[in-house]
Amino acid sequence: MITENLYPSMTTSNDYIKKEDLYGAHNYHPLPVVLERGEGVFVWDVEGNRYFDFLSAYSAVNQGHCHPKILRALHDQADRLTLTSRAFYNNALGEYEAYVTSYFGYDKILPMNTGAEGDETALKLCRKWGYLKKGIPENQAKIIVCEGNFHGRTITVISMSTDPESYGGFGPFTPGFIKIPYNDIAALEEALQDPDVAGFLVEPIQGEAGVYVPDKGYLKQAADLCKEKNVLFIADEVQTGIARTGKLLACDHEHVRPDILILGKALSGGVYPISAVLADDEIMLCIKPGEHGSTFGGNPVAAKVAIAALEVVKEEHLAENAEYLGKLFRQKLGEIQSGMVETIRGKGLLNAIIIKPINGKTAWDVCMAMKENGLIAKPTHDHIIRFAPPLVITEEQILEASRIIRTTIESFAS
Ligand code: IF1
Repeated sequence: MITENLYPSMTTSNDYIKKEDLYGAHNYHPLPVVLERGEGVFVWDVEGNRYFDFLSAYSAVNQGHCHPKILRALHDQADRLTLTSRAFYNNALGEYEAYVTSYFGYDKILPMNTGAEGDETALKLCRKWGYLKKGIPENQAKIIVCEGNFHGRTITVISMSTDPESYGGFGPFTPGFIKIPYNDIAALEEALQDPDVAGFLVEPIQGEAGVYVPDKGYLKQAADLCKEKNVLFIADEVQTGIARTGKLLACDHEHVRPDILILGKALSGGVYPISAVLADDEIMLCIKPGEHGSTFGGNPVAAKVAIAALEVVKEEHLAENAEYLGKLFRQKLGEIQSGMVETIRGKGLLNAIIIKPINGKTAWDVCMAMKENGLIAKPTHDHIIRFAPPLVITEEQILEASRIIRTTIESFAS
């Protein structure tokens, strides 16, 4: 655990912020807080102020910051062998593959590193299956995606996006995507009439769109329609997976088993970039040796870290905790007396408040005020504040955090 200030010459938050501004790309607009330590649900800034972390690195730190068991797995493996590439075998990958496929109930895993790589891998796998198994004419495969999606930042992934902030200025785009409204079964039914459709890629809950929870039954109906049309149902659970929504997978709420499952973020507990694509042999074996891969995909450190991160989810009953405390959290948010609270929505411990600006005060101002009161979260799409604490949070802590949120928002009362 880092405790001392590693950069004696840089003492204040402003020094750190200035340095990033001077030497770093300006591809983010962070909240002005400079963190130097994390433990469980808390993070500390360089001035020693403690905060509830209610973003969890966009749901990558579900197991809590610096979980000792996961760090131990990291340190132990890092001291032995960090990377072999897949040019050779190693004694960690097979163990991980057996563990994770049994954990989620699939024949095989294709290990990658980032969520976007997971989505790209799933798209390639789906297209390959479309040609080899469904008989779609070469280079004609189409994949249905939803408006408001977020699947990552690569050129092909933003080719699926309907958010100008994501795709603007980055064309030309990858063809072969059909965009339909989210949470709209009729639109999906219509799109599935196209015989060249190979897959339907969907987030069980749209995170970036502002924690958009679809109608009950949407996922099940969508999966059934895909089955009828011999189209692969592909679930991007990079953000909603690993217990975040109160079940191991968000698809579990409707007993839907995706044909291709994409995982990332909390697969490592926020300790290491790890993603995975899971599928059964009929799909996964469409990719042959040499047709896909990555330097770090499935490296020994990732393998050991992921096993530890997944063990923590079960040992500490994180899904059950998220389910129970999520209900309590939404109930507490519902008690906020303020015209700024337009909508509260979420599942498990993936929640959001839609803020109606009052007296020119916006979601950003609310987040800045919450920071002063000891809780950090960040708005998305200007007026939505996402609340996603580590799933190790206790009832007492969720109540304390709810009080901070409530008193902060009510302090804006006109
Ligand atoms: C950013 C958003 C969240 C994801 C889903 C794939 C990926 C993500 C459902 C790609 C990544 C991150 C990326 C980060 C901010 C954050 C984010 F606001 F961008 F959209 F969480 F909602 N599928 N989401 O949510 O995974 O390649 O990043 O490992 O890019 O600003 P990645």
